[in-house]
Amino acid sequence: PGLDKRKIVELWELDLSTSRGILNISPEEKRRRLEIQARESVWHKFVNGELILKQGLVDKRKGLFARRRMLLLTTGPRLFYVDPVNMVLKGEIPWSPDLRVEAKNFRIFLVYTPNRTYYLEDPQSYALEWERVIKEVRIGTYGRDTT
Ligand code: 4IP
Repeated sequence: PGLDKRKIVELWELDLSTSRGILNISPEEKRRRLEIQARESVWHKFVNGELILKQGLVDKRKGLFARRRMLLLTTGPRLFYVDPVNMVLKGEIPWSPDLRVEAKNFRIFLVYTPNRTYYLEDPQSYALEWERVIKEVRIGTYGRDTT
């Protein structure tokens, strides 16, 4: 009571921009969020039924040009990117124990994979959040580095 549906969705979306407290949720909370996501999120159809841990628009640079994409980090873990204008899934940054992330500043962060380095720029300056949450997911999935 007190919070209408719109408010709840707004709070949930704010939470998604920073991923605050979303990584260690109970199975019950996960189910509840998946239900809301399936009902309310236009990105749900791209993520293979997984829970979105963080989402945000980023400019993904390849060659001379950058393309604006909705980046979706899910529980897989997976990192999908969607063309937000045409609403088409364009690809996925492949996860592996070798994936690394590094924020260069508030806007630019790099995701290193064995075959490619992804140059990403967050126009909203959430690059440090992306770095933090991708690191957390990596450690949560594959454990801490021993090297
Ligand atoms: C494209 O450049 C886009 O950046 C593509 O990104 C990218 O594919 C292409 O690289 C690149 O050539 P133009 O749009 O200027 O042609 P997106 O798929 O997000 O649209 P990925 O997905 O791999 O970054 P190639 O080398 O993958 O074709």
